[in-house]
Parts: sequence; C-alpha cells; structure tokens
Amino acid sequence: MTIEPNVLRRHDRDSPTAVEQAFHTGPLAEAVTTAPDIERRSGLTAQEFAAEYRHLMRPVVLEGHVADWPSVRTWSFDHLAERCGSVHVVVDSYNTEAAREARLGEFVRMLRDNQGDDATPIYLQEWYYQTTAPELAADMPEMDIAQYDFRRNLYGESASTNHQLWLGQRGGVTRLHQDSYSVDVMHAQIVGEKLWYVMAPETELSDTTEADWRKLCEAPETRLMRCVLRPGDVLYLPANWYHRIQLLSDSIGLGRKCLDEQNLPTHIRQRMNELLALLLNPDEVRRNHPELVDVVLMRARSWANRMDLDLSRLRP
Ligand SMILES: O=C(O)CCC(=O)C(=O)O
Repeated sequence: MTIEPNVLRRHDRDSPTAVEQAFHTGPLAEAVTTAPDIERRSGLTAQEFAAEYRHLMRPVVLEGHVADWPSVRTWSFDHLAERCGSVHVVVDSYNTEAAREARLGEFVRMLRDNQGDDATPIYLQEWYYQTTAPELAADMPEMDIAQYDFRRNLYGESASTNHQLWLGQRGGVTRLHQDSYSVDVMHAQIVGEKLWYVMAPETELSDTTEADWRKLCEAPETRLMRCVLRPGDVLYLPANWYHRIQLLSDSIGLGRKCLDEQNLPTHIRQRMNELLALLLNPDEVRRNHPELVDVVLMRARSWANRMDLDLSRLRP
C-alpha cells in the first residue's frame, strides 16, 4: 500500500484537518484574501457555454442562470419542512462524530434553536432528495447547459438526475475536496450565499519535508480562485477541480454533476478500480480506509446494479 504523495488527495483522518487549518492561518489563508474571482457571465446560450468554457475546461459562474426556477423564487427552510417534514435525512453526515439521523422537520427546528455566536453551524450535506422527496425535482428543472451529462447513456435517465441538495447554516463549511469519478460540478444556488475557493486539478502539496503552502500558493498551476454564489447563480467547475465551500448566510444549493464524454474512460477506470479492489481485496480496503469502506461498498453495489453486473457470480 503506497501513501498518496499529494496531501490534498489523502483521505486519512489528519490530512483534511490540516488542509482546513491552512485556510485559517498561514500562506494559504493570506492568499485566499486576494484570490482572483472566477469569471462571471450572464445570458450565455448552451452552445456558447460549451464553446467558451466546457470545451476549454474553464470554470465560470453563470449569473442568474436559474433565477426563474420555482425553488429560487419560493423556497426557504420552513417551506421544505412543510412540504416534506417527515422525510429521513442524515445531518452533518461529513462529520462522523456529529452525524445523526433526523426528519427534515426536526432538522429545520434544530436550525432555529441553534443560534448565537457560539453555536456550531449545522449542515445537511449531500441529501439525495430524489429517493425520498422526488416531488421537489419539479422546482429545479433540468438545465439546458447540463444536457451533455453522459451518465444517462451509461446508467439511464434516473441516475443522471441523481442530484444532491445542500442545506446549512451560516458558517457551515464543506472542506476542500475533489469529486469522485471525474464528474464536472454544476452547482445551483437556491437560497442565501456561498463562498467557494477552487484550485486546479494539477495543484500539488507534498509533505516530504513539511507541507509547503507558500510553494502551493505561488505555483502557477494552482490557479487559486474564488466566487460568491447568489440565488439563481450556477457554478461550472470542470472535473477534478478542488473546491472548498463556506456558507456566508443560511443557504440551500443544488449539486448537479455532469459526466463529460471526454472523461468517460477515466470515469469507468475509477469505478472499476474501486469495484475490483472491493471484490479482490475487501480486507485490505477495510484496513486501509475504515472510514470510507461503507460508502464505497454502497456506491459500488449500486453502480454494479445499474451496470447490470452480476456480483453473485464473483462472490458468495
Ligand atoms: O455546497 C457545498 O457545501 C458543497 C457542494 C459541492 O461540493 C458540490 O456541489 O460538488
């Protein structure tokens, strides 16, 4: 088992904590205060978006692109609690110590009770609402610019609309990460404001001596940038860009992933790697990634189902 040389890509317990710390103090904390803004455009057609950004793999904020969505015009936490208050969700699921199950109505009550300067913000991250509250989808109609999502050719229509809602309180943070399986990020802001810091996939942080944040900030390939998303805005980030998100106010956003056909071979290779590691060496996966193994198993099973792979032939 080799250790991942790039600290930013490590999934052990300590590395993501050290990376988050670097956003608060030291060279990275200084660099983010002057990071350039991601370009903002409005009124782009799907063709212009593809030619000027997607094919060139350039991040962009599409200002007001979904401003007419019913969700952007009408949603609030209370609105969602009224419509689907009895639905089960996992709150703070990205924090193993804080993760807990609740109904959506309870979650909204928790937010109301959790006020004051000392309160730790509560965040409902990655809620796959379409399995439990599919009626919400009508308020977030498919975007013309997302039609290229190749997942529908691989997995069928239902998987390509497998989007997540992110609901949280001011101050909530999603730590720096890359999305799995080489999908593009297409994030629509519905309520409130979010600050994003992004870095290019080539960004390196090695810790052979000591993690050198200054070198990372000065390296041209890092391309550190920022943007604030407001209701109706959509952020496009090409596959494998690192992103860290901070809620500037109470916020609701829709995470919609898109697989670009040019990333198809990498996408399949990554999924196969994960599946084969689980099939051939489950004990080693459990030993080396105890914190990830359940989610990896669940994803691999559902992927195998969608691809019609008969796992029973391989394992009892
Ligand atoms: O909004 C957030 O907190 C995280 C969103 C995210 O990581 C994504 O949409 O890929």
